[in-house]
Amino acid sequence: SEGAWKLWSSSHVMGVSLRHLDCKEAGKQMEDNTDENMEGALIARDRVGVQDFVLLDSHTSETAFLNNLRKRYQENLIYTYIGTLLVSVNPYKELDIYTVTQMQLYRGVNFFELPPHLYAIADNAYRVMCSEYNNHFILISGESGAGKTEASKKILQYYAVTCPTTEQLQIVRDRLLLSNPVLEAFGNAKTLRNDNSSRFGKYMDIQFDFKGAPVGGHILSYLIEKSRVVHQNHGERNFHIFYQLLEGGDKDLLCWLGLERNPQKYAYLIQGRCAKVFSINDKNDWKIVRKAFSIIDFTEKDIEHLFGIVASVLHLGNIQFEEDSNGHAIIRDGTQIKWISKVSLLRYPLNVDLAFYARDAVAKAIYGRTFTWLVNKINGSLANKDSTRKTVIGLLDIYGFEVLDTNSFEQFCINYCNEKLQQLLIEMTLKAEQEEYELEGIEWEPIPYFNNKIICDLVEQKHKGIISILDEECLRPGEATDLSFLEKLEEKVGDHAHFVTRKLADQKTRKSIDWVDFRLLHYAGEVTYCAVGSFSLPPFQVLCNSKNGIIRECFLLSELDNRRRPETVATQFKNSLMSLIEILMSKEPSYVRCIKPNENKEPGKFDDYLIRHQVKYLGLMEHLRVRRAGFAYRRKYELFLQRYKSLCPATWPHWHGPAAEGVERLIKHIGYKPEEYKLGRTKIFIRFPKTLFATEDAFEFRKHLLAMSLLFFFLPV
Ligand code: AD9
Ligand code: MG
Repeated sequence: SEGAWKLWSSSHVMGVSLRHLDCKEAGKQMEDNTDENMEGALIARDRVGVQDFVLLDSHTSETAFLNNLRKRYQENLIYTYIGTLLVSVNPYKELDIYTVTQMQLYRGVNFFELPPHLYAIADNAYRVMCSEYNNHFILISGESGAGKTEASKKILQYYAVTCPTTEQLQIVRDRLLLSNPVLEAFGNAKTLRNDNSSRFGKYMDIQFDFKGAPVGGHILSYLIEKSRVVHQNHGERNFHIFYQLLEGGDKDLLCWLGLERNPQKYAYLIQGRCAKVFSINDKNDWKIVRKAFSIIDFTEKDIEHLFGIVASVLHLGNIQFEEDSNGHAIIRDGTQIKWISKVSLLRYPLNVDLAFYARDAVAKAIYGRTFTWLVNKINGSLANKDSTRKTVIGLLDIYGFEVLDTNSFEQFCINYCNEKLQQLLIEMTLKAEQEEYELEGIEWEPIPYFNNKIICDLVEQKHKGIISILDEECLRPGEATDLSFLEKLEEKVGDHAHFVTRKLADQKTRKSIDWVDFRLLHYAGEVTYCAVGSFSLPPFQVLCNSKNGIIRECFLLSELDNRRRPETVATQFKNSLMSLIEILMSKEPSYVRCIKPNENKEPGKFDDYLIRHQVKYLGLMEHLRVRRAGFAYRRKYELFLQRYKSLCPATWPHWHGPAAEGVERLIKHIGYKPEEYKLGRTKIFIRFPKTLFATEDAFEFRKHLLAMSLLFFFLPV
């Protein structure tokens, strides 16, 4: 009927086959084949937008992009593709799209056969890994609170549920899953932007055997935000573990550690003035963490030492100094020392200011290194000892780009890291696209895009970059100050296009910048950094001799050797990022770009201004243009033929020759014009979405006719 035709064909104006309409309502309406319900389905379809931005029909304006994203978001469709890249908008509410049934639905199904989902990305990487026996990574990016960590956990769960396993391997699976709550307890905290903000970067390899079963894992962690241990901004908390221990730890444990249950008693926990957070259940999280410890194979001794350290940090924070008659700092009240000395006792002549500074430095160092110890310990338990060849899928969940009121050295590292990953994405997507055209023997016009390499260079270039300048200053102990560092910066990179000097900033913005600030124009926005405290202290000998096993492991005596020139934290970070990029470059990429819909963590609120900004700096429009510049769609000859062969008598029901020839016959029969397509070596490239829509429409219509005729055939006369 005309109604049916209208329904089937217009379903593809939006590039969505009704079979795949990810709107339950539309699906239900389809079940009854009445005109009224078809109208309903059409309206529903109009509401849900296209599931792949490449299929946006008329033009690729930012407004059209945003409209599509908004339409889908309002229907709880948080995922949309740009080709093979997944765009995700944080729903800030629980959706029922992560069930085991959903997981099974996506298992082994071709990418575009089902509505966009993280599971499709995960499954695609997995299937290619199994069939081509190569390594993959999934890069999840976006700003703080956009949903990266949730996405990475959902992907891990997907593998845990859908991959084959044995009873023996169950333990690996559990350890992989439970490494998350432990690392989150020690590495995540409530910030203004996110109640569970990752304050460290994480790259996790999941290792698979030749049968595709997960058999091990390895985690690399990047620069935990140590300053949080001793200072939190208003409305933020310290790392979750402190509150979990106080809330959940049993009486005996707290007594043994000399702790009181009330977080208000601890100077390191009260600066943000929000020890209790409505959305966080510390008591419950504590139980999960405790259980995780036993599954991840921590001994009772490990746990004892670990909580000894957590408690010591809290005691350290409560130490107060006053001046003695020699101008030296003395401790006002010795109670804390009793508890800390379970870990280490420290004697050093310092004035009061330096004593406070040293106290905080020790707390930060202890916590930071304990975190690294924790990661190593988890790695020990995830390690697969058998030497057969394995393939991996790496999940990268790094702290998002952030601009705070005061941005310190840590924000500098976080944003530099995001800058590097953006560069990787640009290089890999453009490179991959270009290579594909080359490989298939197809000509294409490069698309202009903003290459942020210039900003990466500003930060990391040898001898000339900001990190090198910081290193040089660190080599002048006693002489270098935050101020001299800034002067050097102005002298060496002052005229760089992405470094804003004080004078220029004054002219441009007419705002005054503090003397100790410098400003960088990042790809994602402008950030002013405070240079105070860029220099760190060497470790104290006393820690190397601690009674606490973990502390002894973390602070090696060899570090005190004056002849060794220690690497600065910035250089260590730069080097670890360089090797991360190397690791990633050797693998097949998949990308998830997360978008934060509003600043208030509110479900359903789509803040146009905020989202437009993210769409811009995530380079989504450029990505889309690159995807559409040459050819909107490409399919392997075999797959194309398999789907559409029913449209040509020569290829239906079977085509026995080479797939490429079959496709040629097929498209001639359906009347593709020469400018609409190109035939590559292994794939057909279709230039305009509308060409593919028409083919899809014809296919669905034919299928519908076939179904109807079958129905009539079986109907009683
Ligand atoms: V940060 O750079 O670590 O500060 P993320 O990792 O990008 O940030 P996260 O994944 O922690 O953000 O998400 C923030 C919060 O958004 C979560 O705690 C959830 O409450 C909420 N969220 C994110 N993704 C989803 C989702 N798919 N479904 C429901 C979600 N809620
Ligand atoms: Mg996170």
